[in-house]
Amino acid sequence: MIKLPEDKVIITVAQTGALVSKSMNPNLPEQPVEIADSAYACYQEGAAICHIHARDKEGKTTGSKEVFQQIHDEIRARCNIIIQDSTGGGPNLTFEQRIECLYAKPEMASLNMGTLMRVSGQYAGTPFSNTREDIETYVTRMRELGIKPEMEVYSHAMLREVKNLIQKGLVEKPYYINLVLGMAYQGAVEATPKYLNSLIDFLPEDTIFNVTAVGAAQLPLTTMGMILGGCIRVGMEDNIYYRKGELAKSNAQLVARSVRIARELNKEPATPEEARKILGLGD
Ligand code: KMH
Ligand code: ZN
Repeated sequence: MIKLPEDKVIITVAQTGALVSKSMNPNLPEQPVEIADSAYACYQEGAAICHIHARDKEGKTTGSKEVFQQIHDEIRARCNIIIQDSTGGGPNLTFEQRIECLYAKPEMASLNMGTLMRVSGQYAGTPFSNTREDIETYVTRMRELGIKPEMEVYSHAMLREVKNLIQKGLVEKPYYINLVLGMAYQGAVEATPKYLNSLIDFLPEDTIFNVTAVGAAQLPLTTMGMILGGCIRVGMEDNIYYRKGELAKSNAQLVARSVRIARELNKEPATPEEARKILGLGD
């Protein structure tokens, strides 16, 4: 594992996701201009990377290259934050729809490292499917297009899939692994300090890690992530609350809190340019 420089943290904001709606938090950015305005506010607060999900005009998750392109263009008109598209898409999208965002040429894209089962809601009993073949197809397309994969790992078993990509030479150093804790899916680990420490123990060499934790665990586990030398992800995709019973006013509010905590720990948020160098983007 590679620790970030002691005085730095790379902050990703995951603003929208696929499972949250304005009825759950009216401040959720869904449309391209809303997403870009919010990304700019997050950039101003200290976010270096913006993880992106797209919605159609009705607010439903879409894989449309055109919508992703529109979001990229709106963001680029405002700032140079690193753009990381989601190939996770949403429960309504097929493999072909999920991969489409890559053609909008983000600098990074998510790569989910195994299959999980949905256990609640409308899609309970269906898989969030990421077979080895799917993963290899996504990553091959990313390589062709010069996109760095953000490998999302939800359990120890998924690290075997990371190893598979390393052994086949399909990912480049430094490897970037997002440890996602507390997804309410079958096959995902709980968001606890023990699980976080244990996942870190099993990381391959030459890996920069990021900590994502769902719900109320977002604040304590991302704080731990910074202390342990990792990057962190905050935002409404994973957590719609600022604190118990109080909805987040904006994604920027969540980023601003992380930056305050980072500074108390003598860390500065990396700028997008600094983050590009650390992550080896554009090499
Ligand atoms: N909602 C996250 C916990 C993706 O976009 O590829 C999972 C996620 C998947 O971020
Ligand atoms: Zn996502």
